[in-house]
Amino acid sequence: MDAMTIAEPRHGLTLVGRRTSHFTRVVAIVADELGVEVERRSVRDLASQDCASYGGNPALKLPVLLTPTGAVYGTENICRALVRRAGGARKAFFTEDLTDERAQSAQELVWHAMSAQVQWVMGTRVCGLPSDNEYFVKCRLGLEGALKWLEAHLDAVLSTLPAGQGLSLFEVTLFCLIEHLAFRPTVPLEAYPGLTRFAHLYGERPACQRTPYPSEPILAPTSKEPPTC
Ligand SMILES: N[C@@H](CCC(=O)N[C@@H](CS)C(=O)NCC(=O)O)C(=O)O
Repeated sequence: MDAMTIAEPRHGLTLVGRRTSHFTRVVAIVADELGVEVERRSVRDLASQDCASYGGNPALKLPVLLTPTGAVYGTENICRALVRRAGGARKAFFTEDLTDERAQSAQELVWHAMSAQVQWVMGTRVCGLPSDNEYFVKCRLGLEGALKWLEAHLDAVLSTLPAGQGLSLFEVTLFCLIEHLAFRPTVPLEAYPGLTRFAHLYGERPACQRTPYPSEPILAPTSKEPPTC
């Protein structure tokens, strides 16, 4: 089925994603913080090669936001779409609002780390490829490099954010990343006490409490269970 044949929701907004996904959780938290209601639709099988399984996303990625006027792809785009629908009730700060260059790099590294974890989990856990392959070794090194940099610069970056003036996507994404690294162990988190402290404190927000990663068994690489990410 192609993207154009996906049925649009007749009412409101539908978030196509997975409760186990850090990208999906970013959207769920932003929607909750902004008070924008979204229906949830789950993508069951991440091995599916049919874009209909991913809300019509031709890139076979999630999340996707289905709106009465079409589909929105990409987590940050979806968050921007939610802000527009919230009618400006609450200010939100996205990548383009970060004026400090170190904060811009920090956001880039958070997105990179989220994608690297997807790459690693999809390759080694979902597809059962060997984790000592050079491709995954480099992927992991890049993930660890990003985390080390974020650990070293976190306080300086946070101090550049407009504290208390709105919702910051940097904080939401960093929180979802760190909790997801605990949920789907990929690299040990002990080396990043500043990041884990941040996630612990940020996680007290009601929107974070209402969108937890589900407690489900961690899959063995050879498991025949539906893959997860
Ligand atoms: N650039 C995309 C990345 C989304 C992404 O990587 N999503 C993961 C789920 S956490 C996914 O679709 N994984 C399936 C796959 O990579 O095949 C975004 O910002 O939404």
